[in-house]
Amino acid sequence: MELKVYGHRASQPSRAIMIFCKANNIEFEEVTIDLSKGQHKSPEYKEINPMGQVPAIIHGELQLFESHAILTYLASAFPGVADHCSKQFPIHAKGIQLILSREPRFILCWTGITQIYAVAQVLHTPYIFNARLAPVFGLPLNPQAAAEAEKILISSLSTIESFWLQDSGTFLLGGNQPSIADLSLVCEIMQLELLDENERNRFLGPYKKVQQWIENTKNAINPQFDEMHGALYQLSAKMGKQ
Ligand SMILES: N[C@@H](CCC(=O)N[C@@H](CS)C(=O)NCC(=O)O)C(=O)O
Repeated sequence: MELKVYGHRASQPSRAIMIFCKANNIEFEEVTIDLSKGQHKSPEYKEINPMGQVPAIIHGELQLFESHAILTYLASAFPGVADHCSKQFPIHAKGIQLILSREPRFILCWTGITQIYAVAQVLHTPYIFNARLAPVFGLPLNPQAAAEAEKILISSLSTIESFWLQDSGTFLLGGNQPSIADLSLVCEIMQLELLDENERNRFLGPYKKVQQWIENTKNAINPQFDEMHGALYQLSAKMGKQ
């Protein structure tokens, strides 16, 4: 059954879906929806995702949007996907509560609820958008909105460092292999590549575990991870020169 992924490589949830497919040998057709040209708001695309956002997929009869729902679906619909991607992690000595909390889909719920998503998002980005990206879309920077968003970004990074990475494992909640939650959240944080190095260090510098976890996730999912981030690195380099 043919799988079509509608997205853009500068969009972090789009990348998460495409990296997941590539890393798990899931064949798909990549359909680029160019946000800078407003293609995501076209009537044709809104037939696929009525929210007018990327990513979305069509798989046979199924049409699905929302990246966390898509990741969860793909992890269960394709038999070759390794268990550690979406199943709960190994049982922890501390008991049932920890067993439940090690479920990657639960971590995705936190990602959706926390504002970190909006903080990194290409078009809704309170921080990156208002502090850096708006001119790319012909809009003015908004320092006040950026300042508000900065607080949320720092608070989210702090929660990842002190709660989600508190265990001794290499990935979220002590996992020793990356799950769909690691992939989704690291793709979010990778949007910080759009900031210059000093500013990126200002955000990530205090969070040593977060930095190590980003490296762990990249290394575990390379070469697919870097391949799919090429467009983001290019955009970052282009913005640095402006
Ligand atoms: N919760 C959605 C968010 C999707 C989203 O906001 N995508 C951005 C790109 S990263 C977008 O299409 N923005 C365009 C817009 O909102 O108008 C998901 O996880 O799929």
